[in-house]
Amino acid sequence: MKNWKVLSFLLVILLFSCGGEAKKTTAKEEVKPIADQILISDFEDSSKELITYAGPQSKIEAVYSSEQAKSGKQSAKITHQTKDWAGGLVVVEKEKGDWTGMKTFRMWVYGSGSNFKFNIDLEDAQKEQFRYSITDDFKGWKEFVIPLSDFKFRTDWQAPDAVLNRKLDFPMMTVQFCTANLGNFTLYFDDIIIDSK
Ligand SMILES: [Ca+2]
Ligand SMILES: [Ca+2]
Repeated sequence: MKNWKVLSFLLVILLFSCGGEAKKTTAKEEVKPIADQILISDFEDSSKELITYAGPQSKIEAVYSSEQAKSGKQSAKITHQTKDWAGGLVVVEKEKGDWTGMKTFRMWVYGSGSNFKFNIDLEDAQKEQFRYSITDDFKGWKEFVIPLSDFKFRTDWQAPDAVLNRKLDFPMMTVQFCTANLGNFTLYFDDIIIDSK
């Protein structure tokens, strides 16, 4: 009888500790964000290169500008005269490339109401690109808060040497914040942030 009591006591302890283990495992599965926020660029440091590329029928210019600023004294001004393909981008600094557990991409855009479409293309560690498209149908500053899951695998083009596995692999390489295939427009960009919320 005594043995039976001890046994059931041990059994209860075992059950409780198992329950505890199960809870711990669940908590571990939620990916903890690497940071509250990651500031990709506020476009205040003019020494960082604004990189552009353009197809044979396109012209693009990217400069730091104090004509408009959402934060600080300046923003990135991008002018497209694009008929095939062109884009402006920032290289993600190495220490800002791990987006583990992060949820949203935030960016301020000063629209011109041109009604042309432009894209944000995110390039991951293995050159795979993911796209979100915006129409320039607004005037003045507007903040875009875009779930990272809304960036879709580019089906129109991928680099020939990219590894395509349909997921963001870290560290992220570039944020191509204003790419387009067609359009004549000038936009300003400020405060690109990767957010944990
Ligand atoms: Ca700024
Ligand atoms: Ca990938």
